[in-house]
Amino acid sequence: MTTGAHRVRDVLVVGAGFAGLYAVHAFREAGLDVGCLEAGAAIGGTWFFNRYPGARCDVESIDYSYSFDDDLQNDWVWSERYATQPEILAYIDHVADRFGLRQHVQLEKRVTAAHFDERTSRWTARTEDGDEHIARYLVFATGSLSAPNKPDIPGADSFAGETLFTARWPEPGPSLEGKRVGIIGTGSSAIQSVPILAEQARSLTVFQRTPNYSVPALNRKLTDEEQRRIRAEYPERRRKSRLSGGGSTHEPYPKPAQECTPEEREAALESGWRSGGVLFGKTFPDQFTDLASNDFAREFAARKIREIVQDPRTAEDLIPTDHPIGTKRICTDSGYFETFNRDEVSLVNLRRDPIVRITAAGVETSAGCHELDVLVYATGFDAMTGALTRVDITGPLGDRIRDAWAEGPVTYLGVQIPGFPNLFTVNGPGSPSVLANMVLTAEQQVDWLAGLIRHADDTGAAQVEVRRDAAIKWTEHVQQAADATLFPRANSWYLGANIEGKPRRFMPYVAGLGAYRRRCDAIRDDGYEGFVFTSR
Ligand code: NA7
Repeated sequence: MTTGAHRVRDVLVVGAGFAGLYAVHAFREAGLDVGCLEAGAAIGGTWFFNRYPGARCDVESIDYSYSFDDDLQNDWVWSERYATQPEILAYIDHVADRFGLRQHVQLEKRVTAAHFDERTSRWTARTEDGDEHIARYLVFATGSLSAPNKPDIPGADSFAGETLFTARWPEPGPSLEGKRVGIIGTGSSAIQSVPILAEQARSLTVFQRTPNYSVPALNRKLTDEEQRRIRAEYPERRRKSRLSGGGSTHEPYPKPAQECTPEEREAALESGWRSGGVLFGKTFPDQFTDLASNDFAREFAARKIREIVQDPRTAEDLIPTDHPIGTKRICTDSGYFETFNRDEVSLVNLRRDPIVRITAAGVETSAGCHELDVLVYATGFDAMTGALTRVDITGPLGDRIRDAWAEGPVTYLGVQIPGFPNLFTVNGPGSPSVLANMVLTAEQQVDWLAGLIRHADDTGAAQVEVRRDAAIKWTEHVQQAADATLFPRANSWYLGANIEGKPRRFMPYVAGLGAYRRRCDAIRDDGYEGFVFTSR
């Protein structure tokens, strides 16, 4: 349909990462006219932008991939247990070409504003370059970790050397040979890049405010035999994953840690550590709910750090003490702690020796100036809400999302915000998203939304809007589910605690993908309980 100069689409998807591209595919399969606007110069979302050295997914590649098409699943061969950023990007490119998705995507179209016209029941999205795009439904698939956080450190702009961001790494990457490099932050991005930066640079200074738990990734090539087995077991693996908590087939130790003998506990933890990866955080079934059980894993990980890091003071500085293990996302590494045994690598504990300012020469802490040629910010993201609140989104009554969420995000199922009809989010706050396999969570939410739009069309509804009371109830339920665990004990980005002034509300749904899926299905079977459908 067109009005004047504008084509009116059924659905406009914002973002062409894993979630957005699947949305394009699924909505098109549902017979809808779909367009997609992507801010980046290429498709891929997070995997386009986060191209820092060592960038790799911390979910196994055979799980962190689309499950909607058996042939795709069988044809694509992942070379390693954990895929590198370039391999994931190659996969996304392959999917886009295979399913003819590129024709629907416009690149370098950052959406800066959107408003809803109640008269026509349409959204108009405006892009940075002044374009306007109109659609009946607007779907934000803008990612949970896509709005970079640049801390406001005095003097930051005066640095005379090169400033880099892990979340916006240039291509081709700069040469660090012979350079004195500093990196601020010790989250997953830093922990993956530090061993490689240390190899390239003349010296590396790591500025750490809060230490993180990291488990060896134990990445390796997948053998031909494994590839055959993966293919044979894929359908069952996916079936189980879709109903699981985290979107994988992981099974914890069959007994709670508290019920194990010390020998059993040690063996289970050692086995979890030797398996490598984030699932060490789920070794025991009670690890997220029982502090004493969590302590066993925490102390085990601390011992490992002490065994690896030769300098005792550096080792102690690298051991987290502020949160139960796993309540911030566990990092996975390939030689992170070992890197601190190199002569040219040093750790600055910012709790003891805080940054005073950045100068032309480098980073000045209370103990003196660290002179640098390159300064890398690995300082995280305004997670889960930032990509939405940074867009000026206005509902029919003039409400803005950033105002509506002034005290924390309120959503229904993480897919809709009260006061914003016909606008949906994928992997939004209130959905399992970042606590599960995000490719599977995106597939589930997009499929469910396609059903919701079909239902609206079948019943002649022009507007779909969640009831405010239903959204408030769901948001409270999400918080209560988190409160029953140890998660709120960490100052994590799950809680918004990493951004100054951001209201604290636990954003992801901890009950997991399977429970969430069942809840969504029950709501659908109940005639989409909680939503109001209005005809024009
Ligand atoms: P994270 O995990 O949010 O890490 C950001 C790091 O930056 C973290 O160590 C922060 O310390 C640090 N930071 C942020 N601001 C400052 C200032 N002002 N001074 C010093 N240090 C600062 O982001 P990542 O990109 O590493 O990983 C994000 C997710 O991507 C990860 O969880 C995986 O799921 C994939 P803090 O802890 O706030 O003291």
